[in-house]
Amino acid sequence: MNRTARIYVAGGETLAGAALLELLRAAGHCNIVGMPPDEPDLASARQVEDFFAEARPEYVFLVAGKSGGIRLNRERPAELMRDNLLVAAHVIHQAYNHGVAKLLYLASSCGYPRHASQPLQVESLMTGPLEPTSAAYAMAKLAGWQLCEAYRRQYGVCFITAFPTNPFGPHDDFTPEGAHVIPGLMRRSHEAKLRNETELIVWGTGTPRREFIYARDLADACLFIMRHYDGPEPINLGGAAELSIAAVALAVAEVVGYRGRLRFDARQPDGMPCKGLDSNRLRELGWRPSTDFRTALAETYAWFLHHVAEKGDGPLEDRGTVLLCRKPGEPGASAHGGDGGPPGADAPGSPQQSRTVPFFGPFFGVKEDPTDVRTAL
Ligand code: GFB
Repeated sequence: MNRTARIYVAGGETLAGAALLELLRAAGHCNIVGMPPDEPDLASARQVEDFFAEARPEYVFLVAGKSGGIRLNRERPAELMRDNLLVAAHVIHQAYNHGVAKLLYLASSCGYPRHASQPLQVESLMTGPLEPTSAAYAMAKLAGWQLCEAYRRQYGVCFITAFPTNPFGPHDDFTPEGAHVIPGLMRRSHEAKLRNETELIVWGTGTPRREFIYARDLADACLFIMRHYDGPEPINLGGAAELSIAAVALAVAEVVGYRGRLRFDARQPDGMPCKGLDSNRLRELGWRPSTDFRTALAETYAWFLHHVAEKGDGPLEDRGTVLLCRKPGEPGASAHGGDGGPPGADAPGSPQQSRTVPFFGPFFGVKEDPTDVRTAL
């Protein structure tokens, strides 16, 4: 893929797509086609066909399709599944029709069976039932992978598939409806800080484990495998950090500067218990993530402050007043903070179903397990 090759990032406005565009430009690729706002509507077969006929991309990064956190997956499974099926079907077919030299399809680690053994290996794909909270979206992602595979088998094209771990970073979705855990908690702890709330509700038990990859590293991994991987088997794209949701919440609170208590609401869904990827294949090829988790969180928060908080949508409008946190019981301290969680859930709260973890200082170096966090205090 030389610097003058025509490259199309399908989904240039997504978290991964925006990072890829930035990276490609920085690497000197000067012939990028279909960049936002000129991207076709990928759910429209006609628009995709016209676009490929006109732009004639040689390399395609297919990182498009609606996605969202656990709440969006529970509320809008049909939309997520339909959009991802349409996007994959249209782009993959036109890439074949117009002789694209190579296509990389980005699937998702939620395509792994809920109880697959850890770390998740590509051999486990399609060997068991999916996590119910994201089954519809995951099924569409698996279909995209299988479609690449089918075109590869029938037409001999070089369409490869990667399964990335949970990404986060600039351009992420910070809305209460759509956010994944990091942008969701970042926004809510920011709001809790501004409102001087003494508690922040963290959905679920805090025990599920997730692996995270910073968007810039994900873009770098995508570029790397576009250059160095042609295999028929999918490849996992793992990141720099695997940790419990409790540890994530503590780390986000620290970066945001929220000093209140974290309360875990076990009535909210946990989703998949564990989603760590086996990325040995990628490591063997010579790729490693380069951004440590704390730096990535800090950069993401800086982006959030500039691009989301300063825009003043919704509850962030009170951003001008940065209040000092009060201790529980002090005047102005509220009973609990943040929003309650996904709609349909009970108000956070009974002692049996929720527990609190005081924020007690630097995240890095503390134990990750929330039980350890509690007993350490
Ligand atoms: O990131 P997340 O929404 O999605 O949630 P998944 C990860 C974990 O964080 C769950 C907990 O256990 C949530 O209950 N959590 C705690 C929160 N507080 C929050 C919060 O404020 N917001 C959010 N969103 N979660 C997704 C799939 O699963 O993974 C998608 O639903 C996609 O389909 C994505 O594939 C990569 O990691 O559980």
